[in-house]
Amino acid sequence: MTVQHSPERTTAPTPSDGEVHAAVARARDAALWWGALDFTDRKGWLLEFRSRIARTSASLIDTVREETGKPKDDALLEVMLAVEHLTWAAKNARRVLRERSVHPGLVSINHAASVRYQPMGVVGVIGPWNYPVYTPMGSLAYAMAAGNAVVFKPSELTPRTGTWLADAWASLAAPHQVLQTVTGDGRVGEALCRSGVDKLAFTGSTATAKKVMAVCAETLTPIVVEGGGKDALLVDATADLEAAATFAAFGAMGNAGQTCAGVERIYVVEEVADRFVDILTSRVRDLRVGDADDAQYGRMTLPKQVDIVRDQVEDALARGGRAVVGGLESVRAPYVDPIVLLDVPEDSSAVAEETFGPTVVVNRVRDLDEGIERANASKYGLGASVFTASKAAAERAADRLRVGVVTVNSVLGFAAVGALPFGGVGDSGFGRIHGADGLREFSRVKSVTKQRFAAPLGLVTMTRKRRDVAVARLLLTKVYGR
Ligand code: TXE
Repeated sequence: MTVQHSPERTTAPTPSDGEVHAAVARARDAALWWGALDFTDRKGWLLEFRSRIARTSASLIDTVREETGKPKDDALLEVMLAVEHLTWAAKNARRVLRERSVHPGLVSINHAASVRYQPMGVVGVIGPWNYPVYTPMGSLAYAMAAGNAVVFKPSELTPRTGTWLADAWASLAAPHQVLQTVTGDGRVGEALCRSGVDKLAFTGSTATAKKVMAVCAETLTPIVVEGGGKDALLVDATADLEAAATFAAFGAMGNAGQTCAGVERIYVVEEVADRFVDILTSRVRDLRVGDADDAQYGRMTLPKQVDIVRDQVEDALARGGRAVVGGLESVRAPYVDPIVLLDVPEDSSAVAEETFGPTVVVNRVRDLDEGIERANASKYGLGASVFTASKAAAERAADRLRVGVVTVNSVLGFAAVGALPFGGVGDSGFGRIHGADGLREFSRVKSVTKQRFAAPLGLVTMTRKRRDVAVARLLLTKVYGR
């Protein structure tokens, strides 16, 4: 079967600003019910939601395929990862977010102290098109498990996938609309930012993240941003080169390179570089690209992305880089065949800017430390991979890489691990989705102290005794000054 993929023809309603606000108002009602449930009840609903998605996933997979052009197996994998996260969030919210006591410390020994993580209310989620189920689920699942209602604006390229998710929730017949979708483009996203949501989770480009942040700043609406990356893969001289090249091929070319934490740069130690490039070449040269069922990756989902890829390849070649697989002729919109570029100047756009296509740059380095240094020179800082047989080198790289996620001897290792927080630094964004940090990201932290007995020292009073101040002075100098 050849898929009828045409984002231009994917039509969905574009709600007015008033309609977006009305959705948020409905969400606020839903949040009252949902937030008041205990963790066990919410877990029940979310696991039911999970089962519903899994049982009826065939139509979701078809929708993802139609809207993005990715192969069916990739769509299936994406849905599987999404329900894995939904499951983790549902099952771990109580453990992570239930009230916990903390030691009050010496000065406040007469108090019981505790921390509560309360729902924020309504979370707005603005999603991308490259993984239209998995990526937003990283916010939806964790926000809902933390007791919030969600209004989700999927990318304008994947509105039906977004609507499918809200319909799946609605089919559970929950008494309130805990998950709703509003479709439309950036204007609708902007309306969502202005709608009074209590938190905004954004995934997309850094440039749009800045616009979202500026609008959210008007109302001090907190945001979490996943803004893409320029992830490096480092190959040490001790690495298993077969494994490194095989994973690199997947990390760079999988999903047509349209993966925020995909491999875009490879730094390989000089002495093994030729051998590594030979193996990588053999892994990517004959990949099947297209819309056929057996394609290994599909077309570029965002039409304008083709021009970005072409411009970057052109720049790399003009500045002395060499194409060892493909070249400018590989860009044949709406497809891009695999491109491997060698020895590309570090300040060219192919190395410095996000490509988001099935291309990868391989540059040689003296040693792993130089690889780390070059990896860290990027304005982005989402993820990185390192291939080495040395445990010490792996540890050093994991410590020193300026990124949010590190994978050793594989790629994208974090993706299916619900317990691992995900997010970046620099232009890749801030805040975390997934894991305990992801649950807390969508919670309001409240600190509570309860006085259990009168303080031995009367310091919180307008009528302090000289004796109590003298004891405080003694504490300051003798205990803290030790
Ligand atoms: O992103 P945008 P696009 C990168 C990738 C790609 C580039 C552009 O490099 O080339 O981003 O892709 C909504 N207020 N990534 O154009 O514009 C928009 O409707 C509020 C990285 O798709 O960032 C969509 O839902 N919302 C990436 C979402 O923002 C606005 C995933 C993302 O759109 C808005 C995808 C506005 N003013 C692309 N303008 C990743 N981080 O994984 C747009 N939107």
